[in-house]
Amino acid sequence: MRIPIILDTDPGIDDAAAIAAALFAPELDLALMTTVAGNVSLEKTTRNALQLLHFWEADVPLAQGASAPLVRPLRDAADVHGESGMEGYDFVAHDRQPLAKPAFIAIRDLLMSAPQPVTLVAIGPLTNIALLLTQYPECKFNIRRLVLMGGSAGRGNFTPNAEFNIAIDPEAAAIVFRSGLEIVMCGLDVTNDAMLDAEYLATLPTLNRTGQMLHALFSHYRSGSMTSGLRMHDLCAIAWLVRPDLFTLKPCFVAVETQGTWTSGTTVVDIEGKLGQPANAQVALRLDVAGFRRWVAEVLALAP
Ligand SMILES: [Ca+2]
Repeated sequence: MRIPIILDTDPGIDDAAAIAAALFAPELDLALMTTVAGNVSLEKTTRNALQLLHFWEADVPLAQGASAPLVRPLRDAADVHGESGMEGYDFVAHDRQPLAKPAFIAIRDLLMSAPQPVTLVAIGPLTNIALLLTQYPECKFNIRRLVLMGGSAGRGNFTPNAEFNIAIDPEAAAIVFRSGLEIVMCGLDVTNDAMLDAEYLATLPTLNRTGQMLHALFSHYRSGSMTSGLRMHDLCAIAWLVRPDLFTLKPCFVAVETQGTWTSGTTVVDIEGKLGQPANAQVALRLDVAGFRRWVAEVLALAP
């Protein structure tokens, strides 16, 4: 049976690759997509998400989420993803619209009516998930687990210590990590290794329409390069769902720093149990990179 998932995203170029995998991995059933402000503004992430769903003619509802972090102003990542968030491909016009309700209510409604527990996958800042958990804690019973791309047990990529998705909305991340949900954290410890190499990237234009589109986007993506390889941060969260055997996880206590002058948004990952706190997340610490690359090639070959 396919795994039902809700994907919360801020496309974003590596998000586009993750959405492709969420749609075309035969093991997954993408029931709802929700957008959040992150890589670029909410208006742009929603437009980009709708363009992708239209590109793939996907019959998946989309709800627009939070336009800003819970308490901080938005700082975006247009330097990595381009001004539009998905620079480089000329998407056709369409008339798709988001649902008439905000993301956290759309997620609640789906969870409360789903016949079986649903997996949440978050590949942007955790604002929508925090709103869901604080406004509608009653729906936790039907969340199978939360798989997220975010954080780091080591260094950051937005500040010296903090990873982008967590750093943009640390207060939301702190709520999520304290929620008691089963959490799988795919942070920079694995996503920095999740590189597609130049040789594979060069084959994308001849693979299929999806390969052509992703190749065009990737040529404008600034997490790596087309010649040295590209980091597919968000794709790791989808990969874990389908191929958990590629990852080494360790149960750890994870706290999100919200107060530090220089460390706000840092995930403090207590790998050695020094803080004496119970584990609240399964933290991915190693990735089988060759296996990951083979899986990406397999799943993208299934796309149109
Ligand atoms: Ca993202």
